[in-house]
Amino acid sequence: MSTTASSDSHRASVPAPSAHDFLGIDALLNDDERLIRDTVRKFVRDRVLPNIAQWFEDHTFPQAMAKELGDLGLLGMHLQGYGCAGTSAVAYGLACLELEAGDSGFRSFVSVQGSLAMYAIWAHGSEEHKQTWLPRMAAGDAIGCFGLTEWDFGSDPGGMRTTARRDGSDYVLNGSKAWITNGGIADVAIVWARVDADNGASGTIRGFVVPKGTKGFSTRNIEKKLSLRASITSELILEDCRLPAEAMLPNVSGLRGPLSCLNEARYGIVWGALGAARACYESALQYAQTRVQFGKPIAGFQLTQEKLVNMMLEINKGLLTALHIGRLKDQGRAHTAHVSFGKLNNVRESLAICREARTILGASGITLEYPVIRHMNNLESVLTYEGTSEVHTLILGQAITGENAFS
Ligand code: TGC
Ligand code: FAD
Repeated sequence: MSTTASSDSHRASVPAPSAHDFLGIDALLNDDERLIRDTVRKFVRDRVLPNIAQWFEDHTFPQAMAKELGDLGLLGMHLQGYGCAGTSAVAYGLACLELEAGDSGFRSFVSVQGSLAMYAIWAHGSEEHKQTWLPRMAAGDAIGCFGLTEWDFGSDPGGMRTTARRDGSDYVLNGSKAWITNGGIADVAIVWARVDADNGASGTIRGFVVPKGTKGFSTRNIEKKLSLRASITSELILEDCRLPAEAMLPNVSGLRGPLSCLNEARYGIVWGALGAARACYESALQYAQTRVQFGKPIAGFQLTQEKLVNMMLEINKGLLTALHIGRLKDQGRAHTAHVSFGKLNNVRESLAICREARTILGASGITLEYPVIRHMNNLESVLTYEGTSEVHTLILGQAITGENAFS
């Protein structure tokens, strides 16, 4: 048989790739993973997409939906025990992707709840912390936040000024935390503070479980955001906030405590950002196939096709990266630098995809009638939080050169 005949018959027997899953990545998932993905996709279609533009415009997160997210098993879903679903890392990633295809605010809510606040308690808390908070947080009956960043210490949290001074059997916290997702709606805050030098634990960073309503603890929402508007972002204020010594997370000290939680949330973003990118690609593809200029759909122009093809390439490459890192994580073989690889690449490429999609929609692309500019603006935050692209570049730079270029 000639080479030509062979490749022709091959072509005839292989289905044409789909514009929506070009590499057939769906086939690399197992039934449980597909079920979780499809369940979250339906939730987003039915409960998020009909209202998200309004929530974004109103600068609000629909707090009552925490319970629905809990009922779906999405809060702390990759943790074991204490009412958590105990899914694989890949299943968690797929849920993040589908949520962020709705809006980054929903993925952020789930990331902060499960990967930051719940994970901090799950990995570093006492048995009493776990029993008190995790089942309620998994159910969506209690909302958590995670206070690491301060106004003057973002990329460099090791410089934090919030202190915890030992006073008899208590700790007294003073300072403030900035840009804290869920802060204003949280029932419990995980606050990282430097334990005062008088206590023998000179200057060590420790985590504290601070329930809402504790005297000396207040919050103030950050207004006028043009990104992540369907998410609450707040300042946490600690003024002589007195806590019993048992409020301290007993099982970790130093910056590695909060950074260990960031690994979990960053992993969710590796997948999540692609959800925003997918939504923009699909919106742009559909628009290009129906928008007629110069007598034909703009999808028929070479320049538009190049944009759509580049989007499709990066989404598929990003998904393979996310899936590979997820499989490594499920095997206990994912290094923190692998997560930085995924966070840097997938957020950077997803933001580029959203911006390119916006150009395809022309003027229509600047309104909330389409999801594109909302996703694009959201990803500006995603590029910055959980380690900026520069921070992840330097983490990877150090991993491959052995040289620390942070300071
Ligand atoms: P460095 O000296 O490198 O490390 C200090 C200690 O931490 C350990 N470590 C880690 N441990 C676990 N996971 C990681 N990824 C870790 N990276 C470092 C390290 O081994 C060391 O441990 P030990 O026991 O030897 O003391 O620390 P550094 O001060 O030089 O800083 C390193 C740097 C810049 C990478 C780190 O500070 C960093 O990642 N900065 C970025 C800050 C950041 O990502 N903030 C995010 C705040 S939370 C957030 O944004 C939530 S948004 C949520 C949403 O809405 O979705
Ligand atoms: P900076 O650290 O001041 O950085 C400014 C610029 O300088 C960036 O481009 C940065 O990459 C660059 N830069 C800094 N250092 C270096 C260096 N060594 N080399 C090269 N370039 C450098 N934090 C929390 O603790 N909890 C939360 O829930 C939370 N939620 C957030 C929600 C939103 C919507 C946003 C926007 C932020 C949130 N953050 C949260 C804070 C977030 O983690 C920080 O914004 C982020 O870590 C960056 O800090 P910064 O904004 O102070 O920027």
